[in-house]
Amino acid sequence: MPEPITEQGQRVLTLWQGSWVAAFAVGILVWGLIVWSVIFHRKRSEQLPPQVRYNMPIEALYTVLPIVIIAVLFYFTARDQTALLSTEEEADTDVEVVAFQWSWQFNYQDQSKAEAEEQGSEPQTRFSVAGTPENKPTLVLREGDVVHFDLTSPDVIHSFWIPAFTFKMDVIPHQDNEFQVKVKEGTAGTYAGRCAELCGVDHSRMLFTLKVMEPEDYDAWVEKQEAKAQEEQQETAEQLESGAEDPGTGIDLPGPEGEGPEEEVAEEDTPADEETPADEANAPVAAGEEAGR
Ligand SMILES: [Cu+2]
Repeated sequence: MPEPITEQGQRVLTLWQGSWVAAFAVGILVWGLIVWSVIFHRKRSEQLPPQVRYNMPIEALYTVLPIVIIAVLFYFTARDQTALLSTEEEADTDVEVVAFQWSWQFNYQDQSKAEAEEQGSEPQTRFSVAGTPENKPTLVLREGDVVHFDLTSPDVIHSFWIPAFTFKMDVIPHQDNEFQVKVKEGTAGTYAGRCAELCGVDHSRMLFTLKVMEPEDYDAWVEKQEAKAQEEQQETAEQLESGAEDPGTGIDLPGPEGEGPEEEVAEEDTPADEETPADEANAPVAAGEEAGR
């Protein structure tokens, strides 16, 4: 198991380990009883052993025991699930995660969606980090922070997964999913992130990096991002003033990227009977490319 870098992740790991301990305890008891009866209750003679109909204490035991086991597992699972999905604690950082075919965008917001809704407003984006399959984005967080995530998708279902959180949550179109974590102290470093829901041909390229920074480094990084966002906004405003077309502020939702060249294959206007060997040679390559994607 990865070393969990959040307090919530630690809870998941403990629940998982506890479940295995319980499973092994039950397993050892059952295997023990099997081995015991195999060794000490072998067939001794041709005489039929005494035939009994039922044994009340045993019947009661093996009805009650599984119910107890399930009740205990249920209690701990429900308790931890409630804690993991709680968003009560005041968050230091609010990040809107946009999962799209096939990358991620992280919008650092001034408040979470739920908070904004309470006040009847909309969260404002302070700055964004956007990725492409070629250029995977980096989500940057600060040690010790409580981070709130709002998950949204403009296309299909994805799943936001950082293995070091030992936690993932589906990103579903038209459904506001949210969760939050407290990043543990002393976890500064680089971690992997990925999509955990088969979402299309380039699903496997939906990778991102998580960088946990120490407070000073993080604050410097945020300052730089905010300055950059402001600069871009100013440029846009100037361009608008001078009558140029709006090039977009960079915080629009990225749509699926068109993949032009492939669609142009087989649009040559040569008559069929004049087809050259070169054309035939080209076709299987294009088909192969298609299949390989
Ligand atoms: Cu995905």
